[in-house]
Amino acid sequence: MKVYYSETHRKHQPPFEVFDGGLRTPYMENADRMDRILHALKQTGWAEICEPKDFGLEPIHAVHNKDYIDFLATSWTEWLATEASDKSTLLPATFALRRHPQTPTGLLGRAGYYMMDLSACIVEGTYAAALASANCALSAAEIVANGERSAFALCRPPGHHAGKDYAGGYCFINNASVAANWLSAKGKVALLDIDYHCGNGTQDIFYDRADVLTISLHADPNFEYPHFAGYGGETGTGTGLGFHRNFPLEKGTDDAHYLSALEEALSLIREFAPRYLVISAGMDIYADDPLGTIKVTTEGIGEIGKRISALDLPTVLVMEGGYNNDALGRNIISFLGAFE
Ligand code: SP5
Ligand code: ZN
Repeated sequence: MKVYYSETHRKHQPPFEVFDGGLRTPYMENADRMDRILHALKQTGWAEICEPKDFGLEPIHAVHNKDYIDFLATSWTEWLATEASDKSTLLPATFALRRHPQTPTGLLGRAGYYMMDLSACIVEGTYAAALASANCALSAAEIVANGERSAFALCRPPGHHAGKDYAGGYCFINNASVAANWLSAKGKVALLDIDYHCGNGTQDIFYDRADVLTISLHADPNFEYPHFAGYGGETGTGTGLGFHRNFPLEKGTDDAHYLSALEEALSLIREFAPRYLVISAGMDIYADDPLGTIKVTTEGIGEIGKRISALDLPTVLVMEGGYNNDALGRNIISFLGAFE
């Protein structure tokens, strides 16, 4: 299997994130995650690590607003020119509720407008890393469009919390959505998100579209981040009505319960009969994930892979979350092994 990966992610190294309650904590979404996965992939006989191709900005602008991408491109330089006392990372303290149409011109106003939380910290290399990450997803999409059965985009930073015009939850550019939108020019696409957290950005991006079916299985937003999206009643709008589905799961969900929700999601995909499948493959559903509360085992992750693979669709696999670094390598191998 071709694995698209770029070393550029190392330039994105935020010094901390802020947890609920205001606790500054080391950045969970760290470069070591990639090293663990690469190490495990190199021990298999089947993973072929490839450099992504540069697709330019057009497929990114097709999903994200240009003013938002411009903000990602310029905000670090602007931040260095401010009078802030700690410039280690750009992070606003005031966030837009977006009940008013105004986008402020000042940097902190724009940061609060384009960021949804205190975990999408911008540093010097964030924009370059986010572009390289999106190029990994696009490269995997292209090889699958050219007839490969599946390909893995080893994306860092992840993408599924990033919406048309905002960053959040370690995400800046929505890699899986950029790939799905690129593929949608060739035929219907289903995008299935198995990350522990609701893929709110993906939900927003395709909410009014009927040509891309989006489905997310995740911890119930009543108790878990991102709190404001991912409820069962959110099913799309306008022509997109009926083409988004959420499966909120309770704390402690085990393999059997997860797999039964997954089967429901897979039957919706079969019914939709897409030409391509994109998977937002977060590994934070794992039982011992530091950010998770659901209890899927490494074997369960393998079974999830097998059931998805049994759809027998050309499939783009896109890395999202997963923070138990010790288990990340074996969990990814367990999952990807089903597509080999
Ligand atoms: C891509 C992805 O998985 N992003 C997840 C971002 C989650 N950020 C909010 C984390 C809330 C932390 N709650 C603390 C639990 C510590 N046990
Ligand atoms: Zn997650």
